[in-house]
Amino acid sequence: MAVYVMSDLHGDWAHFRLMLMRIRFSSRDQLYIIGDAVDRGPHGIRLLHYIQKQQNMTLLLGNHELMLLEGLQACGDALDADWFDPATFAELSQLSPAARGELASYLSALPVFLNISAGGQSYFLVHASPAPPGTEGEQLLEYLLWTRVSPDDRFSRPVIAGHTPTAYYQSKTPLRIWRNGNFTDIDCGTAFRSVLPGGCLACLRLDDGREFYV
Ligand SMILES: [Mn+2]
Repeated sequence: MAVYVMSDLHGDWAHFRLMLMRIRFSSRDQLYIIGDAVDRGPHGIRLLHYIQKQQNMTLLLGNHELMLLEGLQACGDALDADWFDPATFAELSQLSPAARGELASYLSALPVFLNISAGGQSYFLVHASPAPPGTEGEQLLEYLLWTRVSPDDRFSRPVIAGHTPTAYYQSKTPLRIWRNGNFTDIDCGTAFRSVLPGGCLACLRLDDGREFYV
């Protein structure tokens, strides 16, 4: 049994499936997807439905899941394109109001961070950034879902996040996982591969630190 993390799938169903084959993901393994399965690419809702059905896959809330949830709650039964990413709106339009309601329930129950252990090490998983101790309410959500970690930030325990394509920190092509002290960013920009040279989907196996790319 192995523990894997991915992030920022952004509707990229094809590379997600390719990665599952690459790592030979099995029912005995565990996968954590650290937010932003939806928007930009064409299959975000398909990904959400698939992930929801898997016993051994856990999705954390990303800022794009939060925006989707807010749109669904604001629209009720009458979908309004202004609330959604165009690709996501196209998928949502194919769902019944009841199915959209079930999707909103799923999204509203997603964790915003998780503490897990793998390979004898503990990890703090969060979409964007940990928050300073004592941060609460809207400000806490701002950190967890939106804030870009600075190369100068230091954390007292291992943190794994996505949200910021690693091209922000380093000029490796193709993009590679970025490790800086206790901080690891695994968003290698699969959503931007058409405009960002070297964009790809990364997967990290926590048991031994091995990196996979497709
Ligand atoms: Mn994000």
